Amino acid sequence: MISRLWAKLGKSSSNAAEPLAADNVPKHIAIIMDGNGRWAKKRGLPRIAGHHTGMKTVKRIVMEADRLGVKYLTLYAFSTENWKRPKDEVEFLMKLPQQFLEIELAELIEKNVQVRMMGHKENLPSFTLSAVEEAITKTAHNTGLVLNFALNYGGRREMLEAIKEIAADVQDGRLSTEQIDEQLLSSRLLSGDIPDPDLLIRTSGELRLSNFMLWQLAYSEMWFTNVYWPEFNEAHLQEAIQEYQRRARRYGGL
Ligand code: V0D
Repeated sequence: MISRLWAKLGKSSSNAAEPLAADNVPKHIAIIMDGNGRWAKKRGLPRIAGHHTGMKTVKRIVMEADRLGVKYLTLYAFSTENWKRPKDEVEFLMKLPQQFLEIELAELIEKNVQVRMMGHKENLPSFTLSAVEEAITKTAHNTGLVLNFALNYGGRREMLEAIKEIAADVQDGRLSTEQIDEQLLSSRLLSGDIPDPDLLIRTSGELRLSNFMLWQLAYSEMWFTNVYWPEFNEAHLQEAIQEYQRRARRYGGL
């Protein structure tokens, strides 16, 4: 038998029986980081306290994903629909990228992480955008984990814009209708140069896509947990990956 590498990663006792296989770690994990407001409410705290603690979780999960050998991590931080939230909350959220990067950028650089953004740049406050763009520039040459923040992102809008761009190319004779295929449309999306997610994780019990990577998630495994994002930890990430690997083994056996 081909040598199977078993990483000894069992941190929680529930993992002990079935260790995480170091091979077949999902190359791209996408996460809908839901439940920050509910977590806060449960504790009698304002919603923004949930967002702040959720930011701490981002750091932990980025480091753990990197340690496990994940190559791409996409985090749904702010959707095009999130603008409908109370003004104060939106204002608080828009300060988080800068806050996060002030604390974490140095370590991300040290860990060879490449920061990216996937979303629509307009409407973002200039201080938010410039903080993110600085991180993108400073990590552009890094070759490790690609940390892709979905910020002001909407899946339908992304597809519409790609389709309009393709239509313009056809109209102006740069492209023929016959050349339009799945690969072409994929390449025109905001995630154009990264592979589709292998695994989608959504926290906090909701079982919906909420306009997240509609095209790219067509064949992805999905893993849902009732755990609120501020309470999501390394063991939960390992559990999701283990389940992904269990499903892969089952299909392999057919
Ligand atoms: C709040 C839970 C990190 C989800 C996590 C503007 C909601 C914490 C970032 C971040 C947010 C974004 C870009 C970047 C670096 C960090 C972030 C937002 C919300 C929305 F380059 N956490 N985080 N951005 N929350």
